[in-house]
Amino acid sequence: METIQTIQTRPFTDQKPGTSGLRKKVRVFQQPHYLQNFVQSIVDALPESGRQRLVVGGDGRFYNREAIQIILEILVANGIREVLVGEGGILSTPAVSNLIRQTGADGGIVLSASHNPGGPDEDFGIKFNNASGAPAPESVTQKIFDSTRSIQQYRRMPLPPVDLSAGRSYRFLDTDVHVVSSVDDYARLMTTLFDFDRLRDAVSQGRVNLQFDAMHAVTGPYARRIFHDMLGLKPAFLHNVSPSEDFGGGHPDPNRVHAHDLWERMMSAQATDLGAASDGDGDRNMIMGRNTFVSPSDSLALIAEHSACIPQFRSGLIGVARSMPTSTAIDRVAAALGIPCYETPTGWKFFGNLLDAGKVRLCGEESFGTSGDHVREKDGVWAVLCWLSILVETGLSVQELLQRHWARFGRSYYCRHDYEGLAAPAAEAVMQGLLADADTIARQSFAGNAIAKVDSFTYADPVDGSISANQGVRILFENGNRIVYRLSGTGTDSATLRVYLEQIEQRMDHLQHDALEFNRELGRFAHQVAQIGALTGAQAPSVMT
Ligand code: VG1
Ligand code: CO
Repeated sequence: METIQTIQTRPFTDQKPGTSGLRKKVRVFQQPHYLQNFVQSIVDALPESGRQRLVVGGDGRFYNREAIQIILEILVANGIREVLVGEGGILSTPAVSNLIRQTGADGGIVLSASHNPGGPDEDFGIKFNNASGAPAPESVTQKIFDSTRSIQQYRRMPLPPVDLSAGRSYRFLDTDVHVVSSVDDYARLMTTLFDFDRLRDAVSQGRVNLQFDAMHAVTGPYARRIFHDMLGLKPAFLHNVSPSEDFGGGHPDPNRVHAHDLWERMMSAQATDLGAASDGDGDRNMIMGRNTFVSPSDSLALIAEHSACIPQFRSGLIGVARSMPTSTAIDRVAAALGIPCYETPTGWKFFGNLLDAGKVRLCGEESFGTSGDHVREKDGVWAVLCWLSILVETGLSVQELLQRHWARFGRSYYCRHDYEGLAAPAAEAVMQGLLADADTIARQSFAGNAIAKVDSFTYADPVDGSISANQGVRILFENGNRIVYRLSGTGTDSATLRVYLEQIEQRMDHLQHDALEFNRELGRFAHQVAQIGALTGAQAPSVMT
């Protein structure tokens, strides 16, 4: 009989969780003790009373299985009473959040690097979600990080390779391990939020036509169950629904660059009424209509505007929230609805308190993330069901919905310029320089529009009062237009500078431009005032979405 081993280790200095957990190259995670140290640190951050039940699952990328075996060995050795693991180690991020909530678990461990590519030379990630199913707040991630800096040993119970077929159960020492369906509970949850009878009528009869691209990532099985089995969508409209460890060699990021095939189809004669894609771990979504792209910020605003079409929200939206760089389109809808709109830093963890306190029921980020109060993560498949409901209930096309929205609320022409592959000190210098030059910049104007102020965004959580400073530099124009600069917190090697551009247009006859084109000049202005070229050597953004 094997016994629990106490393994001597030394701290790694680079285990600080970023925007969404710890993300590193697979090879970094494969170093002896690297993953083990982090998992032991998660356990050490749990109070004694918080060790009853944990959920574990990931997006199925390369190293998912090995990581789950390692995690189980550590959880068993630490006496966690019950562990629920997704079948084959697979759970989408919103499905983990749901399982934590449905089973009253103390938290969960999510294995994913989201939209980053997978494979032996690519990315892996791990994060901890709390008992409400939300990504751990900064107070907890800080505790985990502190522990990784002092850890001297971890506990492990050597286990035979654990077969993760659905329905299997094991007892290892004091721990029960149950392998649960990846899809069942999530699919059941969806039936409580949407009117599946009405959706099935429309979809199976082809009245509203949908196509979905799972990008070879985790949502494949969810899409098959929900869109095909439950709503009657023909298999031909489901693309790339077989998950693979390296996402078919692609970049599972649902945007116009990486979901290029879907984009092309939706801009051609093969277009359907609705086109959608989701990312590696199933929390992001891209929404398109015939010849139409819906920017994530507009998608959020339109879901709020048409929330009466969504049974989940029929009792009232109460409040909404967006991350700071996300466009202000939803602010105008919230004002019309007479409900508050909260502005949080980037990263879903900041929505958790607002949702738990019942202050908001709908949240979103410009980075293709949207969700409601049914889980504490963004939720890609859910967002598609929202749009499907809106199309079915209104009988309008995506394009008509957008045009009516813009006509009523004005249009936020919105896009993001990313400068990838920068040296970290150079990227830092851009941010420092902006703050140092804030007064000079504030005296400039763009296209005749004066700048009201240049500041660094600080968030005071309205629920627990915690303060998060340095969440991005904002150039705020007097007419409401904005430029926002921040550094990515999800990369695994070099630094990425993100520049967010928003220009609000009210004139009806000016609403038909391409958002990238419309913001090109503002992007040049943003590049120049921040001295990006001089400080980083980058002459232009590497990605524009
Ligand atoms: C990016 C996005 C952010 C999102 C985060 C996690 O972070 O900008 O809005 O919450 O990814 O999304 P950053 O720090 O690189 O800008 V995902 O789908 O990784 O869970
Ligand atoms: Co994701």
